[in-house]
Amino acid sequence: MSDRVIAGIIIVSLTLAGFLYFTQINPVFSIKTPDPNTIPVGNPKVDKTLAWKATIQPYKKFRTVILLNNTTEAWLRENNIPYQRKGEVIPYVVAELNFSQIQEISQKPIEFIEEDREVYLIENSEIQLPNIRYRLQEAGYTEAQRQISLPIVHYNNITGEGVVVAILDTGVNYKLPDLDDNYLGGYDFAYDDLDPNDLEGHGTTVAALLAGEGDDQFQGIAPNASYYAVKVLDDSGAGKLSDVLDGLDWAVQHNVSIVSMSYGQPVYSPAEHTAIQTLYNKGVILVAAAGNEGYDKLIYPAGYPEVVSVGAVNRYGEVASWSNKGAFLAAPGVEITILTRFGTTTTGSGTSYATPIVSGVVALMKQVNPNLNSANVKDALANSTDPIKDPDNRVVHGMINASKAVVEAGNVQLKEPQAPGISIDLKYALPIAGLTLLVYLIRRGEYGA
Ligand SMILES: [Ca+2]
Ligand SMILES: [Ca+2]
Ligand SMILES: [Ca+2]
Repeated sequence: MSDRVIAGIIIVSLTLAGFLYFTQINPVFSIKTPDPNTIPVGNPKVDKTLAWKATIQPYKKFRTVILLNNTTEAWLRENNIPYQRKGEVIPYVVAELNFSQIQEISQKPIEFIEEDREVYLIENSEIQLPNIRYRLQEAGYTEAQRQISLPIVHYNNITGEGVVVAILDTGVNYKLPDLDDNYLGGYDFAYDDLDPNDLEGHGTTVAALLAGEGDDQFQGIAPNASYYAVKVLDDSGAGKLSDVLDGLDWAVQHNVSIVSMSYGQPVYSPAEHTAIQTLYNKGVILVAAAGNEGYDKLIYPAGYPEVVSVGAVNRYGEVASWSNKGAFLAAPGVEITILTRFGTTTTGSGTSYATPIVSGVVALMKQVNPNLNSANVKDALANSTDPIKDPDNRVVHGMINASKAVVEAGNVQLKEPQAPGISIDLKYALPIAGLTLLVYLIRRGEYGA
């Protein structure tokens, strides 16, 4: 063999060895151009956004939520993928997975895999009018509460007594005098501790609109309902899908009748929908804000068909232009009187604030008829609304009316507070010798609530 041939063989061998070595330590050569028709993009079991993100960043680990079935957990164990099993009532897992793991798991008989996406409180505007003193709680009621015929319901001792609600939000300042007696406890899933205190303020406002006791500044729709503060949003108002799932799971374990949700995000989540369906089937009434983005569709959870989604109307019964389209019904939510986390009152707007008004009315309905299930409540609400001005068809059923809703729910008759004055009632009509003797009872009326 000539020297030239030997040198040539050595060069070829070195090049091949180098190539093999290089491909081994730099596996980027093994990644093919993603084909949208193959997994995970295009696989109906994989959330589209997650699939694309993982395809673009194949080495990144994504925090995912996987709806659990029997095979999923076994597969995770066999593949030594660390995961957290969560949810007592709604089992799911949270796992950090990269592209190839997502690709592999999406071939298995899983229900669905999605990113542990972010959810947000629904932004509300607070209108500060420092030089105007509000006619707050004129005779005990705010303008919004009068607008939905609340006073007569309270006058009939229907105040939410015995009804338990969960407020999934930024927590609650449960130490405020208006929120301390009805507080049953709660949990903080945002920071994973036992104290769901609210440093943001949104959840406190929501809780007061729903169940404010009225022994200091603010009385809510159901001042004798009891509530749990379930903190699923952090102190900046942001949360995770997994915290929301944990909050729903916690609520159903604590036997609440109503879950009030003034948060959302625009993407359909099969895991969240499964959780909502589980609660719905257990009779829990789910109430959520339509959102304030002016979209032509609802955000989620409002957008799941099991949920009572709530849009906002102003004091003239006109639907707000920013109230997302498709809400089941509406409630006052434009420049309404609210309580802040500092225990002061101000004015605010948003479907976030309309939502606890509806949750509160549902608490009144549950007091008069504890047997109502989720479907019964939706029917009763649909049959008892007041007409609204809604040229853009943003709301399906009109504005909530508390007195009509409890009558529809419980087949009760509400006593009207009597106005002062003279009332004359026919008491007896006695036929005597061809004539009729009429006896009238004359009395003074009484003031009501
Ligand atoms: Ca109190
Ligand atoms: Ca958490
Ligand atoms: Ca905390």
